[in-house]
Amino acid sequence: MEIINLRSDTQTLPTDEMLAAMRAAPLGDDIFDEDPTVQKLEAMAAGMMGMDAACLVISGTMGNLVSLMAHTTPGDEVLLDRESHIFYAEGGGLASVAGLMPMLLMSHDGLLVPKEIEAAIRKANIHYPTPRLLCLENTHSRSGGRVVPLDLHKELCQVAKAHGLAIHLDGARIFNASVALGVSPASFTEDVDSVMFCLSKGLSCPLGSVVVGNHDFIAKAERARKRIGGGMRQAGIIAAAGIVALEKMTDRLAEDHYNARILAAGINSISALEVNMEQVETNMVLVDHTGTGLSIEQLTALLRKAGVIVGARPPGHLRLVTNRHHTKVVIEEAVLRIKGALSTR
Ligand code: TLP
Repeated sequence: MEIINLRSDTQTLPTDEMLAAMRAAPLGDDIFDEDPTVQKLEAMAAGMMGMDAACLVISGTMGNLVSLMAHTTPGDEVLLDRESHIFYAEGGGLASVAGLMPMLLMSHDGLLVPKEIEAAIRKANIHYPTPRLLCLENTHSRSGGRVVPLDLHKELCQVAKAHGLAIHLDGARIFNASVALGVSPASFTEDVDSVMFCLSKGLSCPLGSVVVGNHDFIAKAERARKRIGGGMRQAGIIAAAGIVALEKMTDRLAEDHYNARILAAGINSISALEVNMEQVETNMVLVDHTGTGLSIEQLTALLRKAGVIVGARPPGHLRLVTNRHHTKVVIEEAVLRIKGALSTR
């Protein structure tokens, strides 16, 4: 029985076209700006985001970190959601590497409140760190891939700008957000100073993320990337897959979103499990498993035995993520397996 892996869209494998492009890519030493394939990808990424320049990095975590470093100096304050990936799941790099002071905001199902940001921005005072940066995240991972609507996104940016803060968007899944709303990714970036997006999630690249911003910011991000050991040599083999991803893999994310709703509806029909269907907006499904009476460890082990790998989203939730390896048939099979596992325990 083949395992169905719904842990994350990071599980995607490169397409044959990506592998062929990687083999054929013209290469050079990117530290010296001599890799034509990296340059092509970075120009494409900047164009798609409607910004000046871009910088290829190994991971989303590195992209966020170099963005923080480029926008700030150690000791500055960064405003961000306590449920954001940067705060919650990047190893505390903002404090330990970038030396920044977090000012935590609380989102509600992934949505920040403009007034609460306004209240959190403190006036200059010798006692306080200097507020420098607001971080946003779209789609919002810990709330189950929710899309921050464009009008709210713009309002949040306006508050930050009015107080002289720079804005960084963790757009790891910005193409999921743009496909879900039927708008271009640039609609989200026109009000921010930098964006990081991942090639390695639903877009299926084996690795790689891109940081995008103006020339001055990207020059600083490149220095920060070098300082933390992320300067790369013949990185065109990564960029080649990224070019295929940007050309061929963004529109098909709609299929993952469609399958996520089928998965969510199927899981909702299982009595001990519950999904808030209104919150299934992209490729993630958060499942309230408290009705099973099982701990997250017991439940994930039970499902794994039944041939389904899922993610944990504590407290009280599983996280299931659809990707290009899951056809509708695979999703329906996953629902049957989950149902079977819970009925026979
Ligand atoms: N998220 C991963 C895990 O770390 C949880 C996942 O499976 O969803 N920003 C956001 C919003 C992310 O969801 C992630 C990865 C990152 C940044 C970091 O990207 P990587 O994993 O490439 O460092």
